[in-house]
Amino acid sequence: MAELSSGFFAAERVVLSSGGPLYLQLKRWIEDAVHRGDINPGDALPSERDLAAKVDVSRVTVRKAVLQLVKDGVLVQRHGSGTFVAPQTQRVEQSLSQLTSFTEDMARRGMAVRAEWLDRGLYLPSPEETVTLGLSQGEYVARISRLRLTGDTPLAIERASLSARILPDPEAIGDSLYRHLDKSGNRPIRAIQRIRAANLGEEDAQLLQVAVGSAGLNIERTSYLASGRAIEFTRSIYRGDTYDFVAELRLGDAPTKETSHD
Ligand code: 16G
Repeated sequence: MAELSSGFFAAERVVLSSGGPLYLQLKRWIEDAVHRGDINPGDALPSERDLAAKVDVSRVTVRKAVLQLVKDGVLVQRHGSGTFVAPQTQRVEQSLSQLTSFTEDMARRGMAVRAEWLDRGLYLPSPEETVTLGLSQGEYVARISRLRLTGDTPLAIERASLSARILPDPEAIGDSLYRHLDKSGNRPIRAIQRIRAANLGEEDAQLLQVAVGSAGLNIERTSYLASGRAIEFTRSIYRGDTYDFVAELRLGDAPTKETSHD
């Protein structure tokens, strides 16, 4: 625990902004301190009791504010050692108009990328995989699940399904699925992506090293070969605090006079 007698929390008086519930005022005060750099990633917060006494609020109020900040990713709690300002994560921008692989996205930013394998093997397909990948009777599906990281920071969990005819040996994939597919002339050239917001469940939150219930992005990508055959169906979960998806929008053709109804 941090000593109240030193650093930012040792300041004489704490003035919370007025208005709104006390725990939100306290939350904002801590948030502002992080944004101004008064307290930095890795700094410990005083104990619940010390902070309550300092700010002159109840311990319940402190607990509520801290829990919210943990949920927002501003603070992290470590069992037995206390509450700390969360490490800063670099946000990554990904274009929504280019069909790129994770490895390529990161290489373009000069970021070291790696994967931790969660699973890879051949399975009997689910009805959804059979339909999406257009599998024929008796055809197996290759499933590969990876945690994608840059350095020590997990960015996403990817669970991909491909026809076993395209990917008969999932063990043969090196660092990049798309590079592996490229070698056999099976790299997808088109994809449809569906993105929606999600709150992370226990398993995914643990893998991504964030609090349960944190914001995440759920992305489903179905990609196709030039022949029109669906080759990959991937469900990815990205950490909400590390990824920005960027789309370029252009003005469509202006309506012409001829289309007006008169
Ligand atoms: C991207 C794709 C994923 C694909 C992977 C291949 C999204 C949402 N997903 O992460 O569908 O399987 O790239 O990456 O963009 P790799 O070649 O580095 O294995």
